[in-house]
Amino acid sequence: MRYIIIITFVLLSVIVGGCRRSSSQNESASDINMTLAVEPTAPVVGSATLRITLTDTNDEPINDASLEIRGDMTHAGMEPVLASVDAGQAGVYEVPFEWTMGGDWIVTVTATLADGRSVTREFDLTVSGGMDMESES
Ligand SMILES: [Cu+2]
Repeated sequence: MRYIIIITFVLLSVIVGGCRRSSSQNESASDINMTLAVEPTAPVVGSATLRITLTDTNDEPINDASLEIRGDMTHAGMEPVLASVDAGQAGVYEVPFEWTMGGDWIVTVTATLADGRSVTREFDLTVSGGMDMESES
């Protein structure tokens, strides 16, 4: 009798888990094109400008999204660098940024569209100069 109760409980949690997984697929705008350009184009430690371009499936620019940008280094123990921008021109969102250290970075951009859908992309970058992990001894 106890076995039947345990089996029923396991089956129930599988069913509940399955439902939760499928419902988290909504709200994603995976058909949006996003590219990232940085200035200086060869990133060095210090001030920078990020230019994120958003276009829809017809290559039409999207200007009314709001973007959250997060820069993380690939090693642990660093404060992320955050930025945000709410309007684009000809699909280009320009935002000042700061490379706080040399090394490998991951820039994560989440764009929330006017219709509430959102899309997140990650970009890998290598920043030179400053206190590089290799030259630090
Ligand atoms: Cu670092």
